[in-house]
Amino acid sequence: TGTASVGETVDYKITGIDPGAGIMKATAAVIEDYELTDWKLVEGSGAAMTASLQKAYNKEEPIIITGWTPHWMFSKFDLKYLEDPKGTYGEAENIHTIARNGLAEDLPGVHKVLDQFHWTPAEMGVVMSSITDGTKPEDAAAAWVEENADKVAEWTEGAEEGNGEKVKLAYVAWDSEIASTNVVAKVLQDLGYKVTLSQVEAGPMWAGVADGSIDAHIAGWLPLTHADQYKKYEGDFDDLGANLEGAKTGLVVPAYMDIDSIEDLKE
Ligand code: PBE
Repeated sequence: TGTASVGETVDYKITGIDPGAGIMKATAAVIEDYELTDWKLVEGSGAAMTASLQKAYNKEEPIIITGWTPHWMFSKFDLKYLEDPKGTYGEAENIHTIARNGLAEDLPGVHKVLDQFHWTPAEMGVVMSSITDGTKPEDAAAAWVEENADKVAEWTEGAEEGNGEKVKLAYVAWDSEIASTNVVAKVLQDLGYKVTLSQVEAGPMWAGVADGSIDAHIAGWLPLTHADQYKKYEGDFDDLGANLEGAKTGLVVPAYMDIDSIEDLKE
């Protein structure tokens, strides 16, 4: 007694991101499953969330965010995931490449590169950190592509070159996807394709690939985070499999906070 509960210190707020993100739906389920009745999940964006985190961190104030890996925030700040004993955020996630039906026939070279695109959280981390440090996404991607010619050669192996054919990729402004999408766009451009990136919300990203107005996205978090969209459009897209293994989502707090589990939010 006399000591404020965690809830009181953060005004019972979980700092979220864009409402279309899968992690927002999972967090709403967490609030239910753990009976966090006094708590609210605040909508925002990835950028607003990291700005709030930076601000709290500088003052060593408490904050609870919706977080995910890979993300540069874990190299910039000392953070921890809150344990999730009920498993509401699921097991480890993979990020899948999702192409429209018919792309393999229409643009086999593009399809091949997308199919062969595969990298690690550490590799994505290099691009993400560079962008966070102020480099423009397309410049950070170009530098990475230049420095990793061997890796890129694995992705382009056997792929037909383009001759200015148009390719439309969609992505959501999550730091992880800004990095990956710019890298793939650069690789396709270097191969001779004319790539357009459209920044959209998660719903339109999946819908666009399903209705064929978008050629592909490389931002399918599965099996849990985008399970709804996967089910909704199943059959209307071509799942090219994981491009990155070992992703994760959850509630994240600075290491200086004296809590370890989502259960601790109930007190
Ligand atoms: N994320 C990052 C996304 C997928 C990529 C975890 C914020 C989400 O839908 O929640």
